[in-house]
Amino acid sequence: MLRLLLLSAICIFTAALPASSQTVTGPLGEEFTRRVVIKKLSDPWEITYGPDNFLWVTEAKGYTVSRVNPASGERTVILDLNQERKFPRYDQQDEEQSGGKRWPQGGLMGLALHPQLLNGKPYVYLAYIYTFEGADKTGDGCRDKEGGCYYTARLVRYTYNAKTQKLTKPLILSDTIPASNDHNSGRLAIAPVAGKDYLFLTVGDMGAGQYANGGRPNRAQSSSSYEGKVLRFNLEPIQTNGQNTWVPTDNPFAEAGRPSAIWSTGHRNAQGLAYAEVNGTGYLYSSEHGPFSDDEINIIQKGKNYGHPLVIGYNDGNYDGLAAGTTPHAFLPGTWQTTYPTISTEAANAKAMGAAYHDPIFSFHPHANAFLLAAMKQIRADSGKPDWPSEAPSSLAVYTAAAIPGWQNSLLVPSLKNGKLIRLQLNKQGNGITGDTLSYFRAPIRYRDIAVSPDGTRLYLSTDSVTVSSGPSEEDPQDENACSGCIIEFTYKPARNKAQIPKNP
Ligand SMILES: [Ca+2]
Ligand SMILES: [Ca+2]
Ligand SMILES: [Ca+2]
Repeated sequence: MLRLLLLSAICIFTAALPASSQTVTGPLGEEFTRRVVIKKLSDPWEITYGPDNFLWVTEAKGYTVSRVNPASGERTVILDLNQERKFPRYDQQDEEQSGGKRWPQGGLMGLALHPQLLNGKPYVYLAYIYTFEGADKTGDGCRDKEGGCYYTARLVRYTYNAKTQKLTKPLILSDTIPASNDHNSGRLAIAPVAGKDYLFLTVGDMGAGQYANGGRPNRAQSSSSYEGKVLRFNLEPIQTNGQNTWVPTDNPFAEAGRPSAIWSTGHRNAQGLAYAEVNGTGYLYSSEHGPFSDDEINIIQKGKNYGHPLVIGYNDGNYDGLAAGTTPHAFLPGTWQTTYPTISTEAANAKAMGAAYHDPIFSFHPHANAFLLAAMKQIRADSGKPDWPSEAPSSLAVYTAAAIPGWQNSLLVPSLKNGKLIRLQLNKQGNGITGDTLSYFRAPIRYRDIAVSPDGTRLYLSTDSVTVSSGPSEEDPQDENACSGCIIEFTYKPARNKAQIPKNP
């Protein structure tokens, strides 16, 4: 009886799907069919289109990994990490229960599949937060005087058992990755270096210098901290003196007897990371949240310094005399009352970094100094809540297929703030942006991640479950285009060229 009920429930669910499909049109007249694949996931954070033609999904708050059939929406949980998380669901507790403790930014975040997942290397890599320093303390569990909320993240490799549909045999690559209630990044990608594949993880600057972390030292420029970095690991351990070594010995900041996973420095909160070859050259592209301006697109390279918090966006001087953050707390250091250093001039800072300094290939909204000064003064004086045009890029994919005319070699960037997918056309070399910033699929939604089918005809976008951050794109559940905790499919509809329709003889 129960089985019958379940079966009929599934039938009703799948039968209901086609009714919700609709046509949406892009800025160049491209037509897509929009269809909701699955709803009410617990903050789907990473969606990856697997070689098995399933979507592999992490849920940031639900702490599960699933395989979702994109055609039917059927979901199979292959791993539950709730037992590994050593702090409760603060987001589900009221103030009295939690003492004001905060859910960390993200939670269960990145997932990457080994390129030979179905050919003898059934490995799945995951990044998730597992401890909170303040879990057993009263109050909010954060350090006094805005000293920060200290969490710790873990990078693990599981083995996928296709028979039982479970992830098994966890091996820890690192379990000392710093984390925070803010700016954890957490995106994983696999990319080759000199013909060999490696695992890359973005780690944010912890929000050190703003809000509850206003007095936490910012370590994005320190080569002895993993905060504000892109890290590189081996896909398989190397045995050294009977111990597993996951950190490549030729990483740029490794010293004798002191391995370092750091690949690049000077990052704020890089939530987008994807590799692709463009006209024969491979690039590791990244998107990154800026402070009051300057969301960045970068090409990540070995040993390079991406400037934060000393150069913001382009080395163009718009932050001269300013800082990457400010607080209303007079007890915190400097003109801007923050551990973020005051930027004398961006040019001098970039010069001091020398050849390692790398400008973004694109920066969204590089506001002028006067605009930034006014916003920062308002925050410092605690006199209202200024807003500034920005995108809040949550991820990044590279579109290399030929399926959609005019799209080949574009960067696709989901936006949290404005509920849209941004398309940026790469130049022929793949190392710059050409043409306009194009917006697709606008909705009162926080788009979290993107996956593209290998043939390029289908795009999948995941959406946050709740609006947690400030911004004008608060989800309105009354809006027909709102969708919480969803994966939405956009299928390209090839243009019907009338000239090609054969005439009757
Ligand atoms: Ca993805
Ligand atoms: Ca930068
Ligand atoms: Ca700048």
